[in-house]
Amino acid sequence: MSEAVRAMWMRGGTSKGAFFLREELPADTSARDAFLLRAFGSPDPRQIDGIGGADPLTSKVAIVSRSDRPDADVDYLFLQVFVNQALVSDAQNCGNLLAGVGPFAIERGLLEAACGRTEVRIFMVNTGTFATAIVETPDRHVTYAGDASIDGVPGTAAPVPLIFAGIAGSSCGALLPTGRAVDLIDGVQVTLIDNGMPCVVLRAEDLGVTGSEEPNALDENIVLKKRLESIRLQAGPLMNLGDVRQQSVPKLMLVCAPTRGGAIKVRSFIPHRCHASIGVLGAVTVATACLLEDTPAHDLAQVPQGFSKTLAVEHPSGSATCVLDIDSAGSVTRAATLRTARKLFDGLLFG
Ligand code: NQM
Repeated sequence: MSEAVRAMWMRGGTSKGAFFLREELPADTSARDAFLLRAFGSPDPRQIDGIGGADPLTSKVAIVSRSDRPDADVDYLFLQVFVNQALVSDAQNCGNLLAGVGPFAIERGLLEAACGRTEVRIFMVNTGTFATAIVETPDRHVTYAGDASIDGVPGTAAPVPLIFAGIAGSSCGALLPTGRAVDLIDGVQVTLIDNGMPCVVLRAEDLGVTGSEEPNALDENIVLKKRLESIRLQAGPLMNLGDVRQQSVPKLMLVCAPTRGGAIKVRSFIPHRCHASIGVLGAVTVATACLLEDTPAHDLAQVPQGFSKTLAVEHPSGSATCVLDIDSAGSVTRAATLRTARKLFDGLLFG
């Protein structure tokens, strides 16, 4: 008889994943990961024997628990269940699935909902950083229905604003782990940067593409993917991430000039497939790179004046808007973005 664990299947932003209470999963990490691999159907490109959607964006896990910390309501651990490898990784965070954490925590009774809106303070275990999510709770119950729309998701839903502070160097120890805004790898100018997500930001043009291609076309470009992987493997140690062959970070962000009134246009590799839109913390990190003078992103970007900057990051299915607050030294002190989430299924998951 296979093991069954209570799970909620949710869309968070432009991703989908299984949400668990920490105490309901095996405490032992290898038993937990073995259960998740069976439940998701990995490794298998189709994940046919599991619930994974055969795409890194739909093969995700959020593990949530009440926080012991005075400055957080809940702890959120993100796990990426690899599609083609028997690998479950906690080496990255996920700002899209994060949008489901507040609603899930309220639904499972980890905190009480306020009347109207509930602020949920979330400790993001992967990176030791914090986010605040605002959840719509009319009558002290979560609602998923509303008027907010985000590019990459059809229709509308209740808004879930996400606010981040202190996320610079979340995985790499510093916003610019090499201490430089521009490095050269394989003869290509790159910005190695982490404002919530470790990213290598580089000009699409320098890799022989325009940056406006459809994700499928880029995924089929074997020469491009080889060059990107070579750059990524060299960037890993430079970014204090060590050997990244078995990791889903750093992400690669191919940038070009915006064409739809945004601040920058991006095609992101996460890291071996081109994202259908863009990750939340990936977008915040690219937007931050746009503010750094003399970098590949800055030279192409349209950056507004002022201490609170709204930057729309154009991606293959629309754009993701980030609001970055900067101090007088030009450092980003706070980042905010809008996501939505939806409960899709609640029940027992068999591993
Ligand atoms: O960057 C994809 C996603 C993500 C991660 C990825 C994310 C983020 O779209 O915060 O949300 O980069 O692997 O869910």
